[in-house]
Amino acid sequence: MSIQTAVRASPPIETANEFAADVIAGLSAKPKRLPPKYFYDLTGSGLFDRITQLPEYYPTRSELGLLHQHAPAIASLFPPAAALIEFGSGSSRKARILLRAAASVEAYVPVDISGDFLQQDAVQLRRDFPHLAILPVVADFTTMTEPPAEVAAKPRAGFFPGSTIGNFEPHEAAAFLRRAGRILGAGSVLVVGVDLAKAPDILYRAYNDSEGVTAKFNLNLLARINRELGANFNLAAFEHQAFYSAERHRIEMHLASTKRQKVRIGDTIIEFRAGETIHTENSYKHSIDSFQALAHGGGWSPLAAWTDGLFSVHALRMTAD
Ligand code: SAH
Ligand code: AVI
Repeated sequence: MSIQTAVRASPPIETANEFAADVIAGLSAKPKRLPPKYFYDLTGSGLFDRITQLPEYYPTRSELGLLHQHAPAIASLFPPAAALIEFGSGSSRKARILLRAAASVEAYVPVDISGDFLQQDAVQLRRDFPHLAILPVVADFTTMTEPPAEVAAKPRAGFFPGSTIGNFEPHEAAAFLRRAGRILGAGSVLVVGVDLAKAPDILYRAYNDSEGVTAKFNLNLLARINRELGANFNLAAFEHQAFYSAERHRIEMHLASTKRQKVRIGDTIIEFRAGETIHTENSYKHSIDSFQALAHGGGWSPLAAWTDGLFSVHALRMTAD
């Protein structure tokens, strides 16, 4: 296997044991919860891609528009001969816009926990950008510590689109930004996509689409636990719930048990009351100012912010290490 086709994990991502331990711990907690990073197996990543095409899910459309409009300005912030590192790359659709505008970028490093999906994406990226080194890394970006060795000597720029930063608690977001700073290096630039607080009905519809794709994405978490951990969740006895908490500035997603029931995961039995929920995701919504304050706390200074009123794209410069 050549270096170009290798998919590395640094450090190794979850084993089945860690997945099982996280699931049992989360479902034994009060209230019950599951980490959102487990949404993204091959099926979950495919469902997320379908979400991005839904009429109600405005964030992707908004961010693509902002990136198309401002790609030259964003690309001008990248150092010459840089490696662009994307955290949580998914289908790399947005990076493609920046890579087309940034002629001097020499390497693209998509980092994602969804290994099979990342492999497929890397094959297509190599076809579409034959002049670039495509260096996929299968990793959990909350524990990743270094860039891949191939780009360690290059100047690096970072990309964190999609408002994936909103899936962290604010203190976790600041910790992630510090970590990204260490991976990208002193003086580097990081481009972050951040969803904005807005009318609750727009937010509600974005997470309660009429086709039910977001519900499938949420329920896939239980299907994945059944597939990989041999559990016996009856998916028909759980329902998708998503609502906006204006007080907490976040969408909360839950899976609600429609009845009193017991579920077996290996040797562990988990009991549910009727109506009891598993909290599966938060999606924090910011203002330009609140995000810039958060970025400051994570060691970054704002360079520029672009918005269409619904979504925002921020360019940050690292100020601390
Ligand atoms: N950047 C893309 C995808 C966003 S979806 C876009 O803007 O459309 C969030 C992505 O982050 C998914 O591809 C998911 O697999 C990945 N992801 C979520 N948690 C992760 C983690 N802890 N470590 C690495 N990747 C993660
Ligand atoms: C990846 N993340 C930013 C998405 C979001 O909007 O919080 C995940 C998602 N959950 C439901 N729909 C989309």
